[in-house]
Amino acid sequence: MKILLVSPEARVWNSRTHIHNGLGYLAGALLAAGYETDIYDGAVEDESLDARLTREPFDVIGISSPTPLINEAWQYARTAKQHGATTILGGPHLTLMPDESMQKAEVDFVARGEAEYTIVEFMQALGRGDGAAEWSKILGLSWKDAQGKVRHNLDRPLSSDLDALPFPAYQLFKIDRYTNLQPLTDGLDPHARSYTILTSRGCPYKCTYCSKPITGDTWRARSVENVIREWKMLVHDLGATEIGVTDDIWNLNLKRAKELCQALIDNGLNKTPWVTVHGMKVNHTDAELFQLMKRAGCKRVGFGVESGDEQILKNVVKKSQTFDQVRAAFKNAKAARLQTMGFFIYGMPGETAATMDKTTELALELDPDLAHFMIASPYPGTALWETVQRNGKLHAQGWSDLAIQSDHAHFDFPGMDNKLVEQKWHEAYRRFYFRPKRLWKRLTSVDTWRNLPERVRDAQRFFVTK
Ligand code: B12
Ligand code: SF4
Repeated sequence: MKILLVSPEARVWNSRTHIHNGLGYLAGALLAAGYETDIYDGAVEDESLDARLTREPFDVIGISSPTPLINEAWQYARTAKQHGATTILGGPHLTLMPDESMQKAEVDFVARGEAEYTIVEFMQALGRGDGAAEWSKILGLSWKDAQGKVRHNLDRPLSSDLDALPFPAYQLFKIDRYTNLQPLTDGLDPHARSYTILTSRGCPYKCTYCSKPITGDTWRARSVENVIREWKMLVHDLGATEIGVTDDIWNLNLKRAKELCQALIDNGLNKTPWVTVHGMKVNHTDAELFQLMKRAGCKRVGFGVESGDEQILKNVVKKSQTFDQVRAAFKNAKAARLQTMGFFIYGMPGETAATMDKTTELALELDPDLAHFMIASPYPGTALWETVQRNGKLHAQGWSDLAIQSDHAHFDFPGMDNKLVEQKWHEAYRRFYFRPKRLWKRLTSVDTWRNLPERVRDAQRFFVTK
């Protein structure tokens, strides 16, 4: 039996930069179990899914979806059904709202949560063809009985032994079609061979905007040896030119973080640059860690700073970190000659012009190489979503409006309207990037001139208030 794992094209501006590691993990598990498997990433393919399925039939089409892409996922499922395939959907949105998709004729099954074991058991059951008796045994599976009633089996516990999982099937990604991971800081490199790696899953913190439907609240780390084996494969066998660590919080255990860096140095893996894609938590760092990271080949670190207002940071974002810790992390990272990125959020409930100004002031003070300003986006399952449902007014017309990298504020809150948030967001970009030293850096960068149309579009998007 053949299965095609599909990721819909993201209509976001940097969607070609990252492989979908979750699909890589599923493919790794399926290949290890003996199933013929391929990956179709809508962001990089040069033929439509319809054309692909006409050219090559598959028994099962497995589609992944975060919340903003669920409409595209359903569209792909309809295409798959037209080709007579069984459809199974999984990923963050399906885990949060399985019923919504199960009501649809084009969706046969939903897998909730981490699914390396679910997908293999599912393929085995499908192969045996025993129907309900088989489906009811698979943890984390949602299915339809003979009367069409939707059944949700019990949740599958989080994988506790990550070392036991087969490595992602990286070889199935058309890696030449992805760009480098962070074109905004490095300039666009279409010839990069950029891979991502997960050294741990989960995070015990409870930031109110953060959606963790898949990896959950329990931090589970892979052993350093296991991570190094995969890292070697990326560098030596697959020719990685850079690696992105995409853990929720890779440095939760400071001792392990240092051991990992030391092992990269000891194994000579420190010549391939790596970055912490989704940032690290400032309160699990010290000066020694950053020095070791630099020696281990890390070129850039990102930190979730979120807000420059103490009350918003503590009581609304609930980030469990202090400004002193933020300042120390930036200082130590810069001292280790690492490039820095800061992530900042605008428009959390209760924000005012003054609180958002404080955020911009803090960004200017910290002065990271890249400041990434984002507008708060309420995802289902988060505390932010609950607060907005209770006291705010959501503007999003549908799931696709809830992209984090959109230019629109998604909700009003008493005393805070969305136009003010959008204005402050644009202002933050202007104040941060329209400074003489920043402009000079841009104007003297080869990337600016090589990719001029794209950079003009970025400028219009970030700096111009509509
Ligand atoms: C790396 C990353 C990215 C990368 C790579 C994207 C990717 N799809 O891998 C980039 C930067 C491109 C990115 C972009 C976006 N991301 Co992102 N990203 C992550 C991050 C940090 C890690 C992803 C990961 O590797 N997870 C671990 C693997 C094992 O889990 P997984 O990918 O979900 O896959 C498992 C299960 O979900 C399931 N599964 C997944 N797909 C399928 C399909 C089938 C058929 C089956 C059976 C099972 C199944 O099995 C997999 C193996 O266990 C997560 C946070 C997190 N911890 O998950 C956020 C996260 C997934 N991203 C999120 C969001 C919102 C986005 C964007 C929409 C942001 C935007 N632009 O607005 C885009 C969407 C792009 C896209 N096509 O997915 C949210 C999703 C929330 C939600 N409710 O949907 C998360 C959870 C972050 C957060 N805390 O808010 N992201
Ligand atoms: S934002 Fe980061 S630190 Fe906060 S809960 Fe999410 S993963 Fe954890």
